[in-house]
Amino acid sequence: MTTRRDALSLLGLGTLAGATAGLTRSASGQTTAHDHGTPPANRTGESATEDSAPTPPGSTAEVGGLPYRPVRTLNGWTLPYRLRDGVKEFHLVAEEIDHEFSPGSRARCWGYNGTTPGPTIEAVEGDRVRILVTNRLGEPTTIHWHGILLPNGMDGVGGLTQPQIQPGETWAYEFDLVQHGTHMYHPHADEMVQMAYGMMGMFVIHPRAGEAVPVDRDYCFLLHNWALHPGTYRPDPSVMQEFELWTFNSKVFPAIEPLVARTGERVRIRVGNLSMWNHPIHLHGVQFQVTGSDGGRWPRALWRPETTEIVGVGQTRDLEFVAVPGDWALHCHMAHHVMNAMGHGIPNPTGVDQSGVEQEIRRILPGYMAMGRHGMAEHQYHTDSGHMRGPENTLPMMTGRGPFGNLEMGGMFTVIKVRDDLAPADFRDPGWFEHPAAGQARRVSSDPGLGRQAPRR
Ligand SMILES: [Cu+2]
Repeated sequence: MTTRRDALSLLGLGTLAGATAGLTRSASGQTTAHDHGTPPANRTGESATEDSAPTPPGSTAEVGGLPYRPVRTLNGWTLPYRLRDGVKEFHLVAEEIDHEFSPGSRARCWGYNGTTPGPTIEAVEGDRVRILVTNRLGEPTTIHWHGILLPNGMDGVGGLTQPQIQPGETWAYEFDLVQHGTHMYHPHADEMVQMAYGMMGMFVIHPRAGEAVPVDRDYCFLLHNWALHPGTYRPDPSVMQEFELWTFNSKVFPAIEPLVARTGERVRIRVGNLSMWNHPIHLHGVQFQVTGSDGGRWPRALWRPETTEIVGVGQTRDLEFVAVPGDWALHCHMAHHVMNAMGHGIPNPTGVDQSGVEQEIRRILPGYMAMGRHGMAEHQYHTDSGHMRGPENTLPMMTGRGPFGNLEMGGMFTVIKVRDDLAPADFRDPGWFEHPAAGQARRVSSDPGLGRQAPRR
């Protein structure tokens, strides 16, 4: 007997919505209550409480009472701390959460203090930190401080350097920060599952002596991937390659915040990768300098100009540039990583005239729509207009609108919006760029025969 999926697998892009519609399973539970360390409503990136953050000697970047330029965690937040006897004390709570990747796609995930990724920990080289970790999961966990130099017993590798933190327990990690740079934290216990569910965060350590080349805006985000199969509500941790969602800080386009800067400002983007793929991060409009990693900000002789930088799994990279006006795309250059849920293993319909079989398939699958003969861009038109409804809790493969039409993007894509007239700490979305009259590509012909006038000799 021919099943629905068999019939669909014979066909092209029209299967994208229909095939996955048959796969619905699972259901979302209720939201986990959390009463400690929840993210503040105002996510300014400010981390210091009143009694904290003494200015270190030699600081050249004092900002708003802080001895450093605070990072802005894209779609995220910075964990507040308490200063106790000269130690900066943070508290992370590992727990199940209800997470939204973008309106129309939610899932039961695991994170810290109510979010995935967990809040960014931000401190200064020379600080002593104490990080309390409470386990509200149903299984043991630990936290490994990735790339951070510390005593072996603070390294957080379950079974190797400590017993696992059992459900309900709170453990303390305490160490001196003897370096600076862009670092990460994640579990080192049932790692495949706990990371697949979103348990990770960034740990930024600012140099004690300030920075010889100060930055005006300092962004950070983590790269991750999720096997949230169409119609489901919990990521599948068994998947190794065929992921559905590719995220900056656990958000997909168009839910990823734009990065904002004023013309001429020096911008740093700190990118960490705790996903299962390497990601070539590409920025339009400038040559950025790769200036650092979890090895700290590199000596200037090691900085190198690029427009795409591969951030490998387990690596961090700092990208710096002087902002030029415009709306500049910032995205992973893996073409599938700037798409949302697509299903996998479908036949290629490009060039195939499906009109003859469309009627036949409709007898099995009412509403079936043959697509893809001339490429896949019509997918966004059909999903946006409501002609094609996908499975529940599933984002269209491509989406988003710009000032000139459909963006046909998803996943690891956002925009850096640079304007001449922004206040220094203004991170609000300034809307779309207004192009100067002579500065835009223009249509010069609508005659498809035009190209024939220049044959190859
Ligand atoms: Cu990628």
